[in-house]
Amino acid sequence: MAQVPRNVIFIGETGSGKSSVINLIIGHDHAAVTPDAQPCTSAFASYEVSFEGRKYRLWDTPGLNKPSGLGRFLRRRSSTVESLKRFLQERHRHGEVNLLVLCVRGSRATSAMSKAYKSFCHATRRIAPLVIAVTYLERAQPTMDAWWQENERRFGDLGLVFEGHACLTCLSPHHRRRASQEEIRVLISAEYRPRAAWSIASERDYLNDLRGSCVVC
Ligand SMILES: Nc1nc2c(ncn2[C@@H]2O[C@H](COP(=O)(O)OP(=O)(O)OP(=O)(O)O)[C@@H](O)[C@H]2O)c(=O)[nH]1
Ligand SMILES: [Mg+2]
Repeated sequence: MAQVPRNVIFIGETGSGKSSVINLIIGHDHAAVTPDAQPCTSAFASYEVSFEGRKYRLWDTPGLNKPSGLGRFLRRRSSTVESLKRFLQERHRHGEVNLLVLCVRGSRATSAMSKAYKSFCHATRRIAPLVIAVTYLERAQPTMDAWWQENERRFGDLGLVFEGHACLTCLSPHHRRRASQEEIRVLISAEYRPRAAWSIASERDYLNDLRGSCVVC
């Protein structure tokens, strides 16, 4: 019998490294990445990969734009937020939200991340585990994970709670790339302890939660 893939959805700001993390997991450059800070991924796309005898469907999503005072950016921002909401609702309808990964740049784990959390993660935590992937940590010392040890408490104080984390660099070539691949693969393959809410959150509850949590994005 064909194995049902685990659906893993990556969200985060433009340039946070969502597509790069997907390529890191796969081990090849499948998802398009831009070499500059311009928005790159403009449509939802999925990539299938298998490792350690298990199948995954990795969902790449358009970036949530950085805050900007310019009207055209704000318009794009709100339409991205709306389409991501619709996308998550649709995936949930098909039973395809098995894990949500919030991607953030190590140097930019700021209020924008807090907003993404309130907009999408808080509600989604009711139906699936939520984890965080921190990118751009190639220079972290003495280890990439030291970043987490330094910042975990701050997130807790802000009410940002994650079931797991991975501290990464997606740079290629880089001597920390192999360790990063291992780290992110462990993160997406882990068996997370079911929370009571996951089984009881109905579709309508989730849709209402998403609606309610997206007033300000
Ligand atoms: N130095 C460094 N660069 C990275 C890392 N991860 C991603 N990048 C670079 O950051 C830029 C943006 O990466 P993307 O993977 O396209 O980011 P994204 O979140 O998919 O962006 P959008 O598709 O626009 O939402 C690219 O130039 C990547 O090469 C990292 O860990 N370290
Ligand atoms: Mg992208």
